[in-house]
Amino acid sequence: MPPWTATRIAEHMPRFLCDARLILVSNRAPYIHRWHRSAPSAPGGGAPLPTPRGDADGWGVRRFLSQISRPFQNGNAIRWSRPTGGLTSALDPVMQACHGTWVAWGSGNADRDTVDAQNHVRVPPDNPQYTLRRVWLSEAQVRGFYYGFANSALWPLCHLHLEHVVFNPRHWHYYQEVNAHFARVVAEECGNTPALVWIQDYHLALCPAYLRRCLPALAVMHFWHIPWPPWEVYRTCPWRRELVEALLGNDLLGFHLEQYGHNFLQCTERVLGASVDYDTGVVEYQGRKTWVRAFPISIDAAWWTRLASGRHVTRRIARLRAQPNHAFPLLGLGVDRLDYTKGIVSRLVAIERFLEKYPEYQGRFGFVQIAVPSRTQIRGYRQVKAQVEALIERINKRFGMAGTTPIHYRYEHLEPAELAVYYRMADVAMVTSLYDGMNLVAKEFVAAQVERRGVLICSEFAGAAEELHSALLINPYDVEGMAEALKRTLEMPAAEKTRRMARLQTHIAEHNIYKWLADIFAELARLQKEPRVRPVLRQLGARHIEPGAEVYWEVLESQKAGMGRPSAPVNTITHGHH
Ligand code: GDG
Repeated sequence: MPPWTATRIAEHMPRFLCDARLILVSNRAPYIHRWHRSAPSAPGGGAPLPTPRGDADGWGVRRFLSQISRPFQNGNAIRWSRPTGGLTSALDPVMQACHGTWVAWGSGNADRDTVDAQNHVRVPPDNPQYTLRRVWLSEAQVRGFYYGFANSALWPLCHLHLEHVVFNPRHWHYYQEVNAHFARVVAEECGNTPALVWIQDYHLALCPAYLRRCLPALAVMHFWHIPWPPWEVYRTCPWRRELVEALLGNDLLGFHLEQYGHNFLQCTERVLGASVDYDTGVVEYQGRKTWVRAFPISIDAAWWTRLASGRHVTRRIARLRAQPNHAFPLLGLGVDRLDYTKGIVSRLVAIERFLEKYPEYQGRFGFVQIAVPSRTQIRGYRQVKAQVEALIERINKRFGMAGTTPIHYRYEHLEPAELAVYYRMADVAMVTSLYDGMNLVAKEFVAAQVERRGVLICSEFAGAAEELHSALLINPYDVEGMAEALKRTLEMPAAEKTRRMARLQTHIAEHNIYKWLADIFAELARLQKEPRVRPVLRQLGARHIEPGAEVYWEVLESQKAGMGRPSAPVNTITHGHH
């Protein structure tokens, strides 16, 4: 069978969805509008804006393909942009094909100025195909919900970093409030027409329950982009009951790996006493069933290969190679959001050990570390940044020679084309995550290795390791082992490198992001035929509105009142925070 493509998946969507409307829900939006001073003279044209050095998070990849939406006489203009990469660019064609609704946080400073009275904006702005419903969050909500519970509690908890976990009741309060707010908006969007709601990620864990309680007849599924921790770790969470209970509001719940799903099932059993069938991945609780499945996410491999093969990239490689920092006969590469889960410190320590143990590589091996600024409001992120930078300074002092240093550090957000340059020219890419749901960088590197000269070193603790068998798998806690893997890589015969890379490329060409989507929707279709499934799912939410839904929102309001009011109202414009 030919590989899945955006076009093919788009053609299949109507069959997958029957007559239901797809309502996608995520924290991040697929399109952002921003104010810019001094509009270029030609509306719709103009040079692309410099890439903002914003804060990248979760599955977001921030390339801002900026286009003018509306120029104003005072010289200001609203530009729209698309945070590209993994998920937003994969789901955008799907949404365009099925003309659904995408509900997401409106974080751009001109987002308010571009919506209608229902907070809708039709997107893509230059060729409207579907509706983006923007959700407004106050500064206090962003702090408590996003930086607080989502990224200071759930993120470290799910990545087994208990030393970074902050369980703060106020954060939890905002997390509930924002999730309820999202759920209310989604319920509004569902109206009384058949809909399938698809929630993304750990920011919105409570949404399924909130939706389920007021719209029991709704088909809801969720994809969790990060690991699910084992019970021994999960049990530390004061709200362990509420979180799993809420996620059981889903009909289908997806994780990258079987293991994460298994951990989740075990948690429902331990914390709720739910009845779990580990063989079929079905959990039953309070008379409802949730199907838990593994769908390993991927990338648009063909897109990365095309990008890396382009003339622009070829020319840029030649230019970079002429610079002293890139002129090493052997070049290593690390690309990460600057996050403590990515094991950047361990990687650098291993490189230091390698150069110390094998001095013949000093001056012959260089390493480029691209670190994308991320969640800098959180102390743990500032700490790891300081550690990374101190270590780079130490290594460069120790092993630097005449006019060049072994580590070249770029703390910035790059255009995908520039990433492709590095992916293609690196002799080795190091993915050394201490724990990672999947890791798309590993797959992008493979797709961009046009000459098949490079080798992938991949952490056993990244989800990607389960599929990428021809990579060199390492334990990021074993410095000596990593230093040895680096040596082995650099000395590997060219034929073996090509063989390994070819195998990896064959795998990701087939197992691409569109197959991920197709697998999820095929599973949903299969579930609809299951005799044990709720008839509701079979009809894909033919009727939603239940008497008493309004009462439920009132209960939530009164719960909030007991926790103290947020310092700003729900519907205020926010600036920044990306
Ligand atoms: C979460 C999970 C899971 C990096 N630097 C730049 C840039 N990137 C892009 C890469 C890649 C993405 O960021 C990073 O994706 P990862 O998967 O490696 O990591 P997370 O951000 O932690 O993502 C992860 C993922 O969700 C999907 O489910 O795989 O396990 O933690 O796509 O290309 N992109 C651009 N400039 C950069 O400088 N444009």
